[in-house]
Amino acid sequence: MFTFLLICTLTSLLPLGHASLPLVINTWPFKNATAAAWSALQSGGSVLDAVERGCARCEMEQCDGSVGYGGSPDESGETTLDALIMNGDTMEVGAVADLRRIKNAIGVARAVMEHTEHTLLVGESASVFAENMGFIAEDLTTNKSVNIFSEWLKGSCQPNYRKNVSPDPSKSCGPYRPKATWKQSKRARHANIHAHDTIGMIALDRDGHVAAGTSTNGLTHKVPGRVGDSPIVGAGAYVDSLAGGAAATGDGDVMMRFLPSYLAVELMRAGVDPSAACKSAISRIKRHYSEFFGAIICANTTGHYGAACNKIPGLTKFHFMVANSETNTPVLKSVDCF
Ligand code: SD4
Repeated sequence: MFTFLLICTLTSLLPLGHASLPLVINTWPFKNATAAAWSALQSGGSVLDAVERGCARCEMEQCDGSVGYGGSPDESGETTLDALIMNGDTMEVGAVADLRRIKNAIGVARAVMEHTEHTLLVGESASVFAENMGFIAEDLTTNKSVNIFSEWLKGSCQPNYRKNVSPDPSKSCGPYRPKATWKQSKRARHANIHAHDTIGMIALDRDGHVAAGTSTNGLTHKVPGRVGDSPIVGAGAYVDSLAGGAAATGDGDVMMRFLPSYLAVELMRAGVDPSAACKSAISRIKRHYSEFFGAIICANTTGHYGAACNKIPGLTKFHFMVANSETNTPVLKSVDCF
């Protein structure tokens, strides 16, 4: 009886998420991505294979319109992609940003990691690299992205991400020039909560290998050349097989200023449980940007996991997916934002 009570008490003290390895966890209810990653692990693939396949599934399925081709057209109507993959054993990272004409951004990120000594390639040159590595160049435009773009043009280019320029960006399209004088102020964000749901994924196996990755088409109507948090190491994702992994989603322009994934992993290294580590990373951003849109997932080396999000109108609960040896299939989880 005493042993039973002791076990019950200890179990109730466990943080969110039962520990069980291997583990795949990803942002948003992107179930097929979780399933793809889980089956990669089950069939003997590495944690890097799992993360690559999971994110690639979302790229193919254009998850929520915010991953892969045909989503988030920029100010000139083009879709460009950001992605990152990180190996928590070696701390190697491969990333691409502002990638044009290539659908499989996470694949190119892995090629950067495995076939160069670099960490991040950007823009047109990243696309040329990808073509040389055998990736097919294709138009990323779809009817949907053309429609989003033409409606935006018709609506005087609203919303957009310009400030302190003329003509007045809240009323008119560009071309914009800098205003001679302006007041210093934090801009009001126009990001549409429903228009950006990056996939961020962490995979852990039984032997203590950890990897993480991200893939996104960024923000709709972004300024051409804009790079979000997703391909920035420590911001979009971070892993260290000695500590754990984290991956973020949300308003990347704001979030990358705080390296939330790095912060969460460092907290887990110090023994903080994943839910609390995730919360601290969100709190750090909240202190400066109370209204920011964002969430983060965290997992430690024992397979405990957690998530946290900033509570704002339109985001009161954050959904994410988990598969581990206990569930053996992708399971939808959620956390209340705070
Ligand atoms: C970005 N963080 O480019 C990405 C967008 C997004 O959930 O997450 N969304 O800023």
